[in-house]
Amino acid sequence: MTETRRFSTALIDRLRSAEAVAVLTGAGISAESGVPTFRGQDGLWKKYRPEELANFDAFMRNPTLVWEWYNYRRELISEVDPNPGHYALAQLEKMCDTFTLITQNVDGLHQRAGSKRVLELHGNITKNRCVSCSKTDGVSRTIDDLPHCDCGGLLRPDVVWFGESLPQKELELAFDTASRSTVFLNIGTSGVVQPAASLSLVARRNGAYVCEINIEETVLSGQMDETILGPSGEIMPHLVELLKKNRM
Ligand code: BV8
Ligand code: ZN
Repeated sequence: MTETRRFSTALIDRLRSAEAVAVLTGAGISAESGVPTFRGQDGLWKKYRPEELANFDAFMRNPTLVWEWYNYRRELISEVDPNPGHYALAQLEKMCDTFTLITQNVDGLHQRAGSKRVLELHGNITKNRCVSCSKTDGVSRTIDDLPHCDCGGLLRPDVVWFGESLPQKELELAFDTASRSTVFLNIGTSGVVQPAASLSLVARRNGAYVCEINIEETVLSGQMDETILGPSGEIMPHLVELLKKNRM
């Protein structure tokens, strides 16, 4: 039985007739796959502070510590699978004329669940980049227990750290998509990291219906049209089921 009580008619109507749906996801959408979030109870940053790990200076000061953290996360991500929330978004993409999935996550689970149009704002944890020549597909060899590029440069994870600019193309496309969207879903993000956190506000300013799906209220909740409280792995499949009944 598909629960309808959770979703407003406004959301269902807007999604049914939506010309352009945009979604922003954060670590919360991968939580039910077993990937720890950053700032939650079991958060990755409970043990370390982000400043110690997710920034370039910290990396150059202690590349071994930062690589330990990323290798731990890579290992963990290689052992998990997408969850029903990821799969529901891949289905929603097929049901919408225009659909863009913007993610802050670096775990690649959306693509593994079948999502096609994915904008990775913060990079991808499975890729390396050379700090000297910026090559991302360089042959890696180990020097002093650390991965190095064939140019001799140190390799780093190809993700966006604090104080680093986001990939220009993806960022511009994300803001353009948000401003043109008629429905914007903010799923599993605490809404504290910029500039990603501004996307839903840009969408709303341009007339989109903005709905947040999270297990708790966030700093953005007061600026949403609707907040649905619950795990995305449960909410999203229900929403897609309901749309299928109402739409196709
Ligand atoms: C930049 C590395 C230009 C990748 C990360 C403007 C205003 C204020 C500050 C700034 C600003 N512009 C720039 C800044 C500084 C900084 C920033 O935003 N700081 C914040 C903390 C104040 N931003 C930057 O530095 C960005 N760069 O703007 O460049 C520039 C350059 C120089 C100087 C100035 C500007 C770069 C940002 C990217 C940083 N990289 N990580 C990696 O290793 O993963 S950030 C990290 O946070 C991750 O990327 C993550 O994606 C991101 C956001 O976190 P969330 O995904 O939201 O995760 P979180 O744990 O916080 O929340 C999880 C949520 O899920 C919770 O709400 C929870 O309730 C919910 N949840 C849990 N379970 C479930 C669930 N929801 C649903 N279902 C569930 N089951
Ligand atoms: Zn190199």
